Amino acid sequence: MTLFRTLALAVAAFTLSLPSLAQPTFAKPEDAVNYRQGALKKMKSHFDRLGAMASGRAPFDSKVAVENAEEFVAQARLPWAGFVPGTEKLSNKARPEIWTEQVKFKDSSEKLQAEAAKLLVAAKTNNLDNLKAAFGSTAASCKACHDSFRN
Ligand code: ASC
Repeated sequence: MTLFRTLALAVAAFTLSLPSLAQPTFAKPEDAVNYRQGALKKMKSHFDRLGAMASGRAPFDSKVAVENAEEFVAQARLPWAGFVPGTEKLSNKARPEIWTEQVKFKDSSEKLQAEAAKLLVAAKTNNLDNLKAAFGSTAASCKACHDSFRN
């Protein structure tokens, strides 16, 4: 094996191992379901707070927007680890496609996380139009995943 190939493999192995560093432990399958549902509910709470500002139902406050976007970013990383094998039948909201189309599901989760990161950047600009635009594209990413994977 060439040195280049060895290094490339080492980098790939390290990169691939990163997401697993924070891998949660679930004593039983129900714990994984509670974990993912809890994270999704927290995401919704923070997203709704941003939505209130984006839609004019609440006054725009950049500090509040940034704080909620930060929590949204943090939570958006979490639910996916809870969709473990053995939990397919424990929630009637989770469609079987989550497990039969894992690549697509992972892509959707990564798209959401990318949108969440952009939403935080937008919140930090202290510009309501930027927040509105980023909120809209993040909501579209929520919806795309729900349309394919949630009953
Ligand atoms: C929300 C929310 C979602 C998404 C989705 C977008 O505010 O709670 O799950 O937006 O409805 O269509």
